[in-house]
Amino acid sequence: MTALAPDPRGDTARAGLRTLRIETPSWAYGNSGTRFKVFAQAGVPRTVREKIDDAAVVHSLTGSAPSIALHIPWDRVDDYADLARYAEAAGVRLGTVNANVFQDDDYKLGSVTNPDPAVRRKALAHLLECVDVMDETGSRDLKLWFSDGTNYPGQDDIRDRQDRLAEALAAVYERLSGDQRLLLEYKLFEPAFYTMDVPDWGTSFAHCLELGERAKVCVDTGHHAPGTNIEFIVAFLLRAGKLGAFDFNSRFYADDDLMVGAADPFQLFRIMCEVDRGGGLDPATGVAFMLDQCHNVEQKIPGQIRSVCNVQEATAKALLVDREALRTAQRDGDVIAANDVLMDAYNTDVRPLVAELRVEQGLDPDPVGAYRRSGYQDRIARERVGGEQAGWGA
Ligand code: PSV
Ligand code: MN
Ligand code: MN
Repeated sequence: MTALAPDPRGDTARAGLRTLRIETPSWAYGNSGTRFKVFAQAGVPRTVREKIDDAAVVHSLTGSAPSIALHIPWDRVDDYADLARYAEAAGVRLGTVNANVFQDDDYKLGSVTNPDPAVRRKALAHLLECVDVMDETGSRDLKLWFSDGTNYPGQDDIRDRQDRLAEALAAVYERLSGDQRLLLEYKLFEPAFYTMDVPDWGTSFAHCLELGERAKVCVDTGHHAPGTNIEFIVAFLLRAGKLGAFDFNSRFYADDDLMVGAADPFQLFRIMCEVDRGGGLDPATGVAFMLDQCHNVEQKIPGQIRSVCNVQEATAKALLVDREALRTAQRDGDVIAANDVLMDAYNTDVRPLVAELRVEQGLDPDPVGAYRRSGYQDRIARERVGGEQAGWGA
């Protein structure tokens, strides 16, 4: 029998995957759709606890999704500490708290940037309530995404809206304690079509800089103009110590919220290469990897499992990049060789490596297959009658 050749990059990849954690969002388990139609699926959760049960299944099969993000008020309960205990017993943790200041009639002209101070006060009160929730759940991160913006030139004063935003963010930031952080997410357009108040990473970055150390940018991979070089943004933010989190999903056109790595696996690889280059895979850097997806036509739980696997595979490929060879080619100005190094890693079939790692962790090498064979889907379809809509796409 011939001894296996030493495989230092394979070892690096395995080590990196062992510490990779991907958070799944509570809303991915509920029914969702577009503004045209929500297609109800059998077995979707009726309660927050059932969403937690589903997240626990995803974790038990992947070994890499140990927390579930909450969305307030979609996941509002009376006793969050009790919910945290429930999650722990199920095998997961309550993760990021997502605020919602976009589904109330009062917010037609904005939430924290609304010209009416009473509406701004109401929005701020909700954000502060979310920090109260974090105190109870033990969550580290508060994720803020604002639908605020305008549809028409002249509708409101762009600069005043920035002042109002800064004021609200400062009040929330002030309220954080312990290791709590504020993640500010940006989005190019929608629901506002002329100006968004946080349209891009630069705006988010500038506000986070002003706020301080605990404020970081959240990069939602579906929130850019087509053709935007997201890996550049990642490299820049990591260098500046301001990359707080990812909302992973993939898109063909706009904020499609499709399974990450489905539309453009090469882009996901390039992003993970920059994450690795910037040290973002070291949990100490504090970069949170989350999914922000809706499964409108595919089943929810296998959709989440597949997404976790896609992130793992892209990460494995990024970790296979021969950094030394890359540096040499870059230093020598050998453009083709440098590009070859990246493409070699990208073109490696990492599925055996990831499968092997799962077996080592006592998991089934094929998590989607294991889910299909588990009977869980049939059971929830039978037992859960009248499941919930995620909150999206009425
Ligand atoms: C809205 O576009 C959005 O998808 C944001 O990305 C938030 O993270 C998410 O909804 C949940 O509020
Ligand atoms: Mn998002
Ligand atoms: Mn989005």
